[in-house]
Amino acid sequence: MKQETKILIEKIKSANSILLTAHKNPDGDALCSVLALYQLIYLNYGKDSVCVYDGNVPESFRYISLRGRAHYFEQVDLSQPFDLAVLMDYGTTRNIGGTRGALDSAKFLVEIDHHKNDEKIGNLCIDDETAAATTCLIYDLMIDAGWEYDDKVLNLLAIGILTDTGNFKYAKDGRSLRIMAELVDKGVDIQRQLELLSHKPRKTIQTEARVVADAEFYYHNRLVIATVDSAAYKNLDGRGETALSLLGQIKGIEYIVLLKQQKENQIGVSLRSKFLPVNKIAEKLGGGGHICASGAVVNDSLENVKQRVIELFKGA
Ligand SMILES: [Mn+2]
Repeated sequence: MKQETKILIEKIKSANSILLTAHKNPDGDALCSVLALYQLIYLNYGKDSVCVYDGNVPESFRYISLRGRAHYFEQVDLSQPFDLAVLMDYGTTRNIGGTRGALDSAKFLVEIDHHKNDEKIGNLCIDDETAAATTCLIYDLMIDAGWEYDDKVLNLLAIGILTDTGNFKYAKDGRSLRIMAELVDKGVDIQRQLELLSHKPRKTIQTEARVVADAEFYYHNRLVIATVDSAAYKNLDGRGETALSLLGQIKGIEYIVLLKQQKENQIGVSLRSKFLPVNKIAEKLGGGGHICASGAVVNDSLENVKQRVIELFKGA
């Protein structure tokens, strides 16, 4: 057993209170990592951890196993320091949000992450940049520790991989597929798990369809920019994945940009590409992420951010 696994087990065993969380506005990997670890700790040590998030959990995650265990952080008493806190899939401290205080006051902080991160905050870091999803790391941990698991754990681990790899589109090596092969052999039904995620509100899909219809094309139609104004933003559920996916299916498109007016002068920028890297452009906007899928939040007007994005893609 790896040394870090041994330390984590010791900390779980001795803890009277455990906090589990991930990045703000959790995506499938963040939420499922938290819930899978919750269930593994419960099954193997009989302990109930507290699972919290900041921001919003998409409606389409409503039917994910154990979804009800994850609470908005302000609805939970976090005033007493936890013996153990585990922060998963966070990438950078900017993504933590309102749970930061509880993490800082915890007696021992473990981080489990697959993002590139130069400012790690864990007392113990179970990090691996080469993993396709944080649930891959939870899977490795589960096997290394010899933990018992159930169907809920397996399904949660599978959803984390499916959502973070875009159903394997972004899998850069065979590891996530090998883990999925193990999960399927143990009983995971991929089709059923994908269907479980198809519960977006009607207004979301209709808003995303309008956003696609109004998108603008630049640089010989290699770049497409779609915008969501603040009124339409309220209808989104998640990051606008449907719009990003539809635009990416257009012949000749190389780069897909979705600008979301979260507040008057706060624009969420989602960047996707088919082959060429976009993470450098995200970094120039103060964000970051993966090579073909990254993003940023820019405090400026929608029009100014759009002009900046067009400028940054010049010559790309
Ligand atoms: Mn992730």
